[in-house]
Amino acid sequence: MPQGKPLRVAMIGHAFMGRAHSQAWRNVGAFFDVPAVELGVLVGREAERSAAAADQLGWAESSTDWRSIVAREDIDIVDVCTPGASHAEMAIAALEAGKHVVVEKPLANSVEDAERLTELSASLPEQAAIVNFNYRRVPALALAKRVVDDGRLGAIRQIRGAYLQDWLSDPEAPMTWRLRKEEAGSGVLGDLGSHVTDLIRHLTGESITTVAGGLQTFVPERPSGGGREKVTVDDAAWATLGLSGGGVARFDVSRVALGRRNGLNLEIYGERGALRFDLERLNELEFYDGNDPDDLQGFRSILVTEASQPYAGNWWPSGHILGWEHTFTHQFAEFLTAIREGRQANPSFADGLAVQRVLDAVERSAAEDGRTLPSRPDP
Ligand code: 4PW
Repeated sequence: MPQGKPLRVAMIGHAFMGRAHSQAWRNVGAFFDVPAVELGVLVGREAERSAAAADQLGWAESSTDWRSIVAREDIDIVDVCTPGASHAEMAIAALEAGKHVVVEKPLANSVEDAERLTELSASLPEQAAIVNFNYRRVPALALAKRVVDDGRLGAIRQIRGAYLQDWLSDPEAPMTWRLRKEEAGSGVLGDLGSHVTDLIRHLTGESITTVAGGLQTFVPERPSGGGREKVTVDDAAWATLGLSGGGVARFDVSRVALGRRNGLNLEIYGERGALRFDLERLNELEFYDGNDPDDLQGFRSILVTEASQPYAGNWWPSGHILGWEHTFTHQFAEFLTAIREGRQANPSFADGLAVQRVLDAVERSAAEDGRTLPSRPDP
């Protein structure tokens, strides 16, 4: 399918997200009609580990020097898969070197950095820039977007979103960069709250006009290098968001919700219909049509594997389900299509900035209302 000289990719970071991105870069040209890509250079902090990861994940070379790689003329795309603290510096260097840029979410660790990135990207319209809110690319959620856009729900009244994980539930789970504010920016708020916020904006096509929220840290210290280290971010976060269309959205996110390994649930209620989605059954979308006759009303479960539905036709015959990893391939298909069409990619850095502003407002709301609750009992 792909034609022309391949676009060479350099990816910075090779942990969880780097592995997910690598498989998408490898597969995208085999399943989507997009410009060809080559997995050029994998950049990591340690030479030996980076070389081993490059071998395993299919990259031609490895390096520990992201600055020199980003400046290289034979690199067309820079994919930033590092902790949030380095997103702005790396993405700015890549954009200034003339590259198309992918950045993992959240776009940055502060509104100021997200603004700098968005302004720079807007001034370089021929360079595609995307922030990786990959859940937009779950086929069932892309179908949900189509249902909302077609007006099948009418005006949106309420949205309930929950993104719950439990990998930090054990107080003895070790310290990681995701628990250090200076590296991650925030805790579950930025990690998972950013996804739900993006989905609320994306699915409704509305902006978020008011924010009230709270944060909670349940485990204040964790094992680290033989001792214990202070956790400087939230374990759980919540918010109520006013929507520009007059509706209201609510989200709860957590990394200590025991039993929920990676549970993303969304419910959207409109004046004429409703939708429900559960990531643990990601090939299904539930739709309630208020126009159905009384005796047949109820949620119907739609299996999203038909060629007439988003993305499914690019993969397997009807009924053959897809997984979480496909969302990254779909995202890169959109990104590469934007490059071919010389337009901005979606979700853009402006979308990343809009989400960052909501995350920031949740933190301020939590601080102002005293809802950053101390993890000790009442006196
Ligand atoms: O999609 C989620 C991410 O955005 C993943 O399940 C893990 O949690 C990794 O980072 C976040």
